[in-house]
Order: sequence, then C-alpha cells, then structure tokens
Amino acid sequence: MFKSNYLKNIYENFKEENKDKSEYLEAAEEILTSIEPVVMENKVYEDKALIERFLTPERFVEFKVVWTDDKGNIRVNKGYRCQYNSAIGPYKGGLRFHPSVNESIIKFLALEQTLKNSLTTLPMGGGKGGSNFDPKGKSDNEIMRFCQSFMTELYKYIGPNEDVPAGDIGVGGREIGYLFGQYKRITNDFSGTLTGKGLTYGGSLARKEATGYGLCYFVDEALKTIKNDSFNGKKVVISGSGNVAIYANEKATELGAKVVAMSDSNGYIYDEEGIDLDVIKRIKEVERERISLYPKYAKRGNYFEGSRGIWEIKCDIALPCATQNEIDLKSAKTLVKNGVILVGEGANMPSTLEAANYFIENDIIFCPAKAANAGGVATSGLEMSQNSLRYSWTFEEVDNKLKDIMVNIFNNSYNETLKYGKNECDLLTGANIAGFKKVATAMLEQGI
Ligand code: NDP
Ligand code: 2IT
Repeated sequence: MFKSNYLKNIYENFKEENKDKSEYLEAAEEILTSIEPVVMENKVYEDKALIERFLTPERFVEFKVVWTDDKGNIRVNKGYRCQYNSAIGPYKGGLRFHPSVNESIIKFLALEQTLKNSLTTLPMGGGKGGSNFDPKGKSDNEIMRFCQSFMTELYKYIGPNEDVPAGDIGVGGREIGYLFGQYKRITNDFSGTLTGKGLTYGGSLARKEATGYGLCYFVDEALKTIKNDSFNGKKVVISGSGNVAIYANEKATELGAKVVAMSDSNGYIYDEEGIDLDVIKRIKEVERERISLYPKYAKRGNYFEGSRGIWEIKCDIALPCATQNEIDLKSAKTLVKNGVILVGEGANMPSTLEAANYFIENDIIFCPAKAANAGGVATSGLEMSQNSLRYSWTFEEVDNKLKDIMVNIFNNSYNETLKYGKNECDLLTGANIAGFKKVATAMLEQGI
C-alpha cells in the first residue's frame, strides 16, 4: 500500500497496536496515504521520528462518571478526554455523548481535530472527549446531574490555556451550560474554558450556526473555483437533523438551493417542495423529538424508516451531517449513478475511505470533513479570542470572519491538491497535507 518503507513500518506497528480500533485505524490510514508524497520529499520527518510522534496522542484519560437517574437508580458511564497534539496551541475539540462512544471513536476524532484545527489558521491544538452516556429520553435534571458528575473529573485536565472543550453529537447549548456551571463552581474561575457557551455568559454570536454555515461557504467556494458553479438551483440531500444539518440547510437554502431530504438515526424524510426548516427546528431544537413527526407537522413530505435510504435520493449535492461511516461504497456508487456533483462532509469522516476514493476517482468534488466542517471549531477559536479580549463581536463580524476562514481553508487545501492530488476534486489529499505541514513544522521547531 505504501511506497515508503518508513510509512509502511509505522502503519504496520500502528495497526498491530490498534487492531481493535477500526475508526482510529481508518483515520490514520487515510492521513498517512495522503501525506506520503511530502514525507518522501522531506527526509527530516523520518530523521526526527516525526510521524511516530505525530500518531501518538500526548495524553488519553478515561474516567468513571457516576450519577443518579430520576428514579434514584445509581448509573455508571465512562468518560474520556484525548489530548492529541498541542504543537500549535492549547488542545481544542468537542465532547460527544452517545452510546457508541469508545476509545477508538475518541482517538479518531482527536486525530482528525488536530489537522482540522491546523487548517483553521488559528492557534489551536487537537483534542476530543465524551462519554458513552445516551442523552436520548433523559430529563433535564438527569442531563444536568450527568454533566456535573462528568465535569467533576474533567475539570482536572482542562483550562483556557490548556484544553478547551466544546460540543459535538449529543452536546449542545444546554449541556455546555451545565458543564460550564459545574466548572465554575469547582474552580471559582470564570474563564473561556468551554466554547459554545450561551450568549449571556461569554458565548459567541454565530457559533451555533458556524459549522453548517461554514460547510456551505466551503462548498460554494469549491463549486465556484472548480466548476464555475454555485449552490443556486441545486437539489441537496442532508443527512442528520442536529446542529450541523439544520444550519447547513439554512445556509444552502439562502444560497438558492433546495434541500429535499434530512434524517435522524431512525429514518429520513423526503419533501420535494423543499424542507420546511422551521418544522425541523421545532421538532429537534424545541421538542427534542423524532424526525418522523415532520409529515404530520408540515402537512407534506413523507417519512421512511432506516437512515441509509437517504443516499438513494437523486441529488446534485450530498451533505452528510450525521456521523462517521454513514456513506459506504454502495451508497457512494448510488450517489454517483444518480448524478451527484459534490459531496461536502459536515460530519466527521462520514464517508468510508473506499467511498471517498470512489467519489474522487469519478471526478466528484470531495470536500473532506477536516476542511469543510472546520467552521465550527474556527468560530470556537473566535469565541476564545472574544473571551480573552472580554469583548463580543456582532453576528456579522463573526460571520464575515468565518467566511474568510473557510475561503482560506479551501484555497490552502486546493493549492496542495493541485500539487499532490489524484485530480482537481481530490481535496482530501490537499486538506491532509495543508493541515499536516503546519503541525509538523511546529513540532520540529519545538524539539523532541
Ligand atoms: P447533534 O447531536 O446535534 O446531531 C446529530 C445528528 O446525527 C442527529 O440527527 C442524530 O440522530 C444523527 N446521528 C447521530 N448518530 C447517528 C448514528 N449513529 N446513525 C445515524 N444518525 C446519527 O450533533 P451535531 O450536528 O453537532 O454533529 C453531527 C456531526 O457533525 C458529527 O459527526 C460531529 O462530529 C460533526 N461536527 C460537529 C460540529 C459542531 O460544531 N457541532 C463541528 C464539526 C463537526 P438522532 O437524533 O436520532 O441520534
Ligand atoms: O468536530 C468538531 O470540530 C467539533 N465538534 C467542534 C469543536 C470545537 O471545539 O468547537
């Protein structure tokens, strides 16, 4: 698979050590494959054991989270924080609460985050954390007690110049509020140690919208540069109906597209008139309910069981915004057969490596997660700046900075794509190389 013996050995050892961690292995394989040409050109990486060092997290903590449910039962979950790389800034990355969370998922996300944060051009290292706690069906009080217990351990490892967590799947504004409250209670320190905070206590305007909006800014720039085209008049399918999916829908629609399908983990809705986003917001943000309610509330559209079926819908642009590995090779083939021209990843690693390669080989513009969804963490970086300045920028100021950052990420990735990619659509190679180079330079300059 690798031409370089150096990378071949590293990958074999990594595989042996992580054979039970499929997501982490997949992310590492993708990155190593992409950066191979620059590793071969720069002997210093091998001389300084840079790749072995890069692929080893600086710290990984696993801890117990004990809490009491509303019936008085004592419940136990696992908590994690992976502090992957601090070469370019304090660790930064979200917290995921989902029953599937384990060491493999946290490490894959932390590794991806390291390159993503580098791409933002802001000074942030990479980290990720979370728990196998399932927020579904829990009362507000249960969520609060869980968050308090989780933070009672996590606070030991984080701080505004050390590690700054934020949200991810299952962690939104409500959870960040409870986590922040407990952090402040324990440490007596009101600081920007978390991002995604509420607007009354240091949160940034446009952070809620940032990942979805940023994804659309990136996609629009890619369409303009590579195909002299835009979102205008395009038929779009978006998986998921959480934070990223909702605001991707909002911006794509504003840019002239028609979003005809969205999903949750149970199934998807199809509405050929274009999805009524107010109905989705009501179901997901207010009622915390299932997307199957859409046809009843909107009085149009249809619901189908099973979330994977969404990729059978004919569309011009597919924006996977739910979770990892939601597009396999079979779904990729269906999308290509149906004429998709661009895939923009709002979720982290939603396409399997086989699927991603299939898109690229078929000249489908492939906007990889670590570049295309970096608007969320970039705006978290802007929230950190505002907290340090003890100041807040207007929505337009933050949104304009976000737009500039996304265009910059596209240009930096695209420049490397033109040099090293399989073709112009291979933004995967370009993003990995652009993100990696900066981290590698910082690591080399800081010594071992
Ligand atoms: P939310 O919790 O707000 O929404 C997640 C959505 O994805 C829900 O619709 C959920 O459905 C669906 N989903 C979750 N797990 C699965 C699964 N195993 N199978 C099918 N559907 C699933 O999370 P976000 O919108 O914040 O995150 C979505 C993706 O975007 C994740 O990959 C995350 O890592 C990534 N991301 C998030 C950023 C952010 O700022 N929030 C920034 C960059 C990336 P259900 O309700 O049924 O569980
Ligand atoms: O995957 C991601 O980039 C996030 N969940 C956002 C992280 C952050 O620190 O805002």
